[in-house]
Amino acid sequence: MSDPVAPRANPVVIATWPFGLPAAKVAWQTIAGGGTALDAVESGVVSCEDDPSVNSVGYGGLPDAEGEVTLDASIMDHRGACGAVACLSRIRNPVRVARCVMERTPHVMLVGDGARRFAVSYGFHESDLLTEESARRYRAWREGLAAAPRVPEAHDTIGMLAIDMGGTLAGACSTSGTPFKLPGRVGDSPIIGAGLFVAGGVGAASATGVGEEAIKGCGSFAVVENLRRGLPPAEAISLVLEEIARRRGDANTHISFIALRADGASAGRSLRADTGFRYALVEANGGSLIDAAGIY
Ligand code: SD4
Repeated sequence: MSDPVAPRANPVVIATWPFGLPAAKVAWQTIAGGGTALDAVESGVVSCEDDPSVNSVGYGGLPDAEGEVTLDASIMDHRGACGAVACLSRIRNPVRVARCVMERTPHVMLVGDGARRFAVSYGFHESDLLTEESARRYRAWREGLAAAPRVPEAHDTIGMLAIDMGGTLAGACSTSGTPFKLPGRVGDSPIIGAGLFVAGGVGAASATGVGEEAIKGCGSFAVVENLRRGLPPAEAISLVLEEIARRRGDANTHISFIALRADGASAGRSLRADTGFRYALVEANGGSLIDAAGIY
């Protein structure tokens, strides 16, 4: 008697924000070519890091308060293997370095100058990550500071979650963090459980928005634990967002999550309806952007 064949989820890629759509399509090509979900999320996120028009990720990301671009990224597979880099400067593809940390070291996260030197030792090239456009915006911010205190601009992470042809889950995320942040500031994106979490056979989640909020509540881990308890993806996220609002005592911040359940069901949700958060979904019959409701 042969063993019953486990039902497999259809392959799918989801990613945060409209700029996640072309990146998710790159990831989809990897999956369609027989690649793993891990290879897919890496390839998709790399394409976003390389795009200078995305000023919140990789090359062309907005710098810190001293004018230096520092990057955070992480990657995780269905077995719980993971790697991350934080406050990494002069290396264009932090998600690749994160995967290298995952596969070539006994550690999970490398930061700052150590991360940069590790990357160089594995053949990554150093380059200036500031584009003319991001330098111009930095100068405008500095000049504005002298005139009047400014609210930081909106900032976005690419978070990407995928299921491959074999039904296996993986996720990755990458960001230049809050624009004009204090030098040394690390957000949620490189912190496993905060900006990204993957549990094989259960689901995956990733955060975008004010990273401090995702860190305080172990946001992505909490979303995945809600999936494990059987909640549908949208409710799994909403419970975590409600908890953030309860802890803060208000909903006056921007934080959003995407979630992908192991069977392929997905959702995106924001704390606030005025965030304008949308997420990209790519599957066999094409790709689209989906409006993610806000709960306040
Ligand atoms: C951070 N969550 O560093 C990232 C930045 C960002 O939408 O997403 N924003 O806090």
